[in-house]
Amino acid sequence: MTKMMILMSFLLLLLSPCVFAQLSINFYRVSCPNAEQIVKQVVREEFAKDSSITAGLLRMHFHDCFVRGCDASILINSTSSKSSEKTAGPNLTVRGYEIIDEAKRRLEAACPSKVSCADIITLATRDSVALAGGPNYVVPTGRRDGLVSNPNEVNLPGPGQSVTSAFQSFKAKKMTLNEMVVLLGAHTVGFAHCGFFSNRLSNFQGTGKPDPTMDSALVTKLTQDCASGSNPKTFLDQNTSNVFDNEFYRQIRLNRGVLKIDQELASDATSSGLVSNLASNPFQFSQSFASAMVKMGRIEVLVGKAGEIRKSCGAFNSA
Ligand code: HEM
Ligand SMILES: *[C@@H]1O[C@H](CO)[C@@H](O)[C@H](O)[C@H]1NC(C)=O
Ligand SMILES: *[C@@H]1O[C@H](CO)[C@@H](O)[C@H](O)[C@H]1NC(C)=O
Ligand SMILES: CC(=O)N[C@H]1CO[C@H](CO)[C@@H](O)[C@@H]1O
Repeated sequence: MTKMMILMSFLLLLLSPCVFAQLSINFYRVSCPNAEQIVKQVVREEFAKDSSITAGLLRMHFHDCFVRGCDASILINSTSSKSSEKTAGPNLTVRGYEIIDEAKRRLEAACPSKVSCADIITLATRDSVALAGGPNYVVPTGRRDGLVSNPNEVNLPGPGQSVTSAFQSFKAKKMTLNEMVVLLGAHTVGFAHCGFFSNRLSNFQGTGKPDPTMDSALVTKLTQDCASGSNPKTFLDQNTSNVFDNEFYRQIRLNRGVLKIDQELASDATSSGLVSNLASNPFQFSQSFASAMVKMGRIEVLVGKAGEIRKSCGAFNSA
C-alpha cells in the first residue's frame, strides 16, 4: 500500500508539467530526454560556422515573446492567402530561422510531435548566449506553439523612441525598467542596418548637424560604414562586437551607442545609474541578464493543452 502510494506520487511528480500546466525545468525529461542536448548540438554546429547566430537568435526570441507571447508565432511563413508576422516591418532582418528548422528536423526524428518550436527558440537562444561568452542559465520549458500569426499585431518599440516611451512596451509585458536596461545589453552582439540610425549622422532633427550625443569619431566611422554596400550595416557594440560581455554599457557611457535608444540609456535619469553599475560589474550583468531572459521567456506562454506542437516550425499543423 505505501509502496503503491510512493509509486503514485512519483508518477504524479513525473506528470506534473501536464497536471499543473505550467513551465518547468527539464519539461521533456520523460517525453524527449535528449531534447535539450539535441538543440545544443545544432547550435554548437551553427555557431562554429557563424558566431553571429547568437545575435540573430536573441532578437528572434525577443520579437517572438513581445508579440502574442513566446509561442513561435514569429516563425510562421506567409502563404498566398495569409500574411504572417514575418511580413511586418520590424521583422525584416530577423535571422536564424534555419537553425530552428534544423533543430526541429532532428527533434521530430528523435521524438515526433513532442518538443515545441517556442521551446526550441528559447533553448537555442540560451545555448548561443553561453557560446558567445554570456551566462549559461537554466530555463524552464513546456511552451506550446501558437495558432495565430498576424502582421498587424507586431507593435515593437522602435530605436528612435525615448527610454520612457520604450518602457511602456515592456511594462505592458510586466517587465521592469531595470529588466529592459539589462535586456538591451543584448546589443553587445549583432548588427544594425543604417536605416535604423542614419538620421543621427547628419541633419539630426533639422539641426544641420549630427546627433550631439554621438562621439564625433563614431559619426565619421558610421558615415563611412553606411556609404558602402547595398544594405549597409554596422556593429551595435563597436568595440567587442561578437563577444557577449558588458562592453555595450561602457561604450554608451563613452557616447558610442549606435541606436538612439541605446545612447539614451546612459543619460536618462531613470536608467543611467544602472548603466553605470553594469558597465563596471560584468558579473552583475551576467546574472541579471540570465534572470531577465528567463522572465521574458515566460511572457504570455501557452501551456498544457493550449495551442499545439507544430510538426514544422514554419507552418501551423492545420495548414
Ligand atoms: C527598446 C527595445 C529595443 C529596440 C528599440 C531594439 C531595436 C533594435 C534594432 C533597430 C536593431 C537593428 C536591427 C537590424 O538592423 O537588423 C536591433 C538589433 C538587435 N537587437 Fe534589439 N531592440 C530592443 C530590444 C532588444 C532586446 C530585448 C533584445 C534581446 C534580449 C534585443 C536583441 C537584439 C540583437 C541581438 C540585435 C542584433 C541582431 C542581428 O545582428 O541580427 N533587442 N535591435
Ligand atoms: C574595448 O574593450 C576593452 C575591454 O573591455 C577595453 O579595455 C578597451 O578600453 C575598449 N576600447 C575602446 C576603444 O573602447
Ligand atoms: C518557410 O520559409 C523558409 C524560407 O523562406 C523555408 O526554408 C522553410 O522551409 C519554410 N517552412 C515551411 C514549413 O514552409
Ligand atoms: C522574411 C520576411 O518575410 N520579411 C518581410 C518583412 O517585412 C517586410 C516589410 O513589410 C517584407 O517586405 C519582407 O518580405
